[in-house]
Amino acid sequence: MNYNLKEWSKKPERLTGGHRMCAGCSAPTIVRTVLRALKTEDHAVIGSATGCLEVSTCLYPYTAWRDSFIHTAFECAAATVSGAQAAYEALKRKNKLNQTCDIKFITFGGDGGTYDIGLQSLSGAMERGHDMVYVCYDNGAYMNTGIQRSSATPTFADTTTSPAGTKVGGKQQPKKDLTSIMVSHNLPYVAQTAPLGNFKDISEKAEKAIYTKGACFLNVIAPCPRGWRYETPKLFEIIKLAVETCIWPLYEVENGKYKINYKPKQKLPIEDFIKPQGRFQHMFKNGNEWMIKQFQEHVDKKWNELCKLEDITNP
Ligand SMILES: Cc1ncc(C[n+]2csc(CCOP(=O)(O)OP(=O)(O)O)c2C)c(N)n1
Repeated sequence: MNYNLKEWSKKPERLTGGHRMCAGCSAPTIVRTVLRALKTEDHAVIGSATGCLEVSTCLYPYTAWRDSFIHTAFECAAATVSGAQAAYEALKRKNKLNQTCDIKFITFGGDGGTYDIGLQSLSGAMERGHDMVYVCYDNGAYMNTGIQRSSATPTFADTTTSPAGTKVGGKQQPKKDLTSIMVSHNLPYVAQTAPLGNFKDISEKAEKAIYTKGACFLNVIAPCPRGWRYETPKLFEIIKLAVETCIWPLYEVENGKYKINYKPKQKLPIEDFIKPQGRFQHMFKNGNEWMIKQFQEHVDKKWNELCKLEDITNP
């Protein structure tokens, strides 16, 4: 279906309002936009690892999910949904289903549950090629338990377990490149995207991921006002700056072919992205200029590598 914002916005909401996610959190927008890519007549079986999204949208006996929803442990979100998908296929083969609609299998996980704790089950489900989509909403820390660093936390970010003090300036290691790890699983479709301001990008990628046969992966930047310490109304701006500085490039990899979906005409300096966020404020202190320089060099290196990958895979 061709993307048309007006038409898509008329589709029924599959994540209802009234849940308890924070104001200014991007995760519910991500979920609603991804689920809007489902054909209205299709049903989804959705699994979610423990995290802000799960604890705030499914408090027994309440649920904000209109499709089937499985809360599963951190370690096995992908395994749980891949198991449900395998059972569905088996029942279909045995003609034991009187289904009137197609069922799609989707997992949501935060970066803690995806980059770190659930990585083995994610890798297994992707490698086995289950017909499912894994969506990581990457807010760059274990937000639900009080902003602990994860392997997705950017370098120098101040978190409760990588505090910016007088001796150590926030997280010391670079962010893990999970999207690349997923690409190396030889999946039919892997994409990196962003909500808000990029509805077309995320909507088309969600549709492709849901309706491409096999295991697909979406990595979505998910700003968190509590953990990133920006003013709530700045959500839109923060996402835009992540894309314009190439800290979070929008790209997709279809059967090994890279496509960068947006190339800024003039790449903005990383200061524009980090300045409005409390977690990076120590980087602007006298004597810490090297942190900004190192961060910029890392972003430039990754961006150049990505551009090369696009060239190499599209001869
Ligand atoms: C195995 C295990 N370890 C720790 C916890 C405690 N815990 C619950 S939510 C959470 C944070 C989740 O972080 P993330 O996956 O990044 O999602 P977010 O909360 O940021 O949305 C933690 C550590 C748990 N439930 N299970």
